[in-house]
Amino acid sequence: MENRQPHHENETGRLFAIGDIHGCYREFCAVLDCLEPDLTRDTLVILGDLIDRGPDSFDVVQKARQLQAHYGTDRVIVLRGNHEQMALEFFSGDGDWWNFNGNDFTLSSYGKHGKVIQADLDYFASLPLTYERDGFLFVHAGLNPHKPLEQQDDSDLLWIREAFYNSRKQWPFTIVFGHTPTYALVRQNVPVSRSGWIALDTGCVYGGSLTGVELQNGAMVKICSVKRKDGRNGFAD
Ligand SMILES: [Mn+2]
Repeated sequence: MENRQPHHENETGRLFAIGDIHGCYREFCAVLDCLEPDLTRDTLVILGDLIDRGPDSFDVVQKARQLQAHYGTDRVIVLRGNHEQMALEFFSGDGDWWNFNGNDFTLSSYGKHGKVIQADLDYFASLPLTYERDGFLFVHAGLNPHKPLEQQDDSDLLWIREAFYNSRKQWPFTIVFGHTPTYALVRQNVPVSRSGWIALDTGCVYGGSLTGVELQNGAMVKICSVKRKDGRNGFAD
């Protein structure tokens, strides 16, 4: 991604987003190769749920951290997902939901590299829940339509589903989210754009695809979807 010429004169560069990776490192790299961001000037937003269920959570987290270390956290924005949140709550003694949501794959991925996930907990805790830019609001799960942006609960931003995407509330931005596989919305593993929102979790870890997009003027102007090579099928968050 280094040494590319700027694509246009806009000082702020282009804007990219990638949906729920869930340990799908091969597909993460392939989507980046397809999007070809110039992260010296473009911005990349990763929508959270980097870990759990897929095979290579350690590699995904380290790659995200390396991109941020190299290009800065203002060029590469990693949002916290409910899976990072579950890991945090597990280790702080606030609940064991993480045990029932694919953490075995995550722990073995770290173990394979001789590492422990505890080393990344401060990083997970540092991740923002929302990011706003160019008329887009990025968030892992969505927004509670009954509250203003400033009063959203963390649990809504990380977990909300139907109450958000079935709402007719008009926000002053286009909401870009993951968390709910688009298969649940349209019975297809493709990104979905509706009035007011864009859904990017195309179910990679369930045998769908990992999707990255370039965004402009409230819409997707480039779509890179990489099919999971050997995923198990199924459905969840
Ligand atoms: Mn999620």
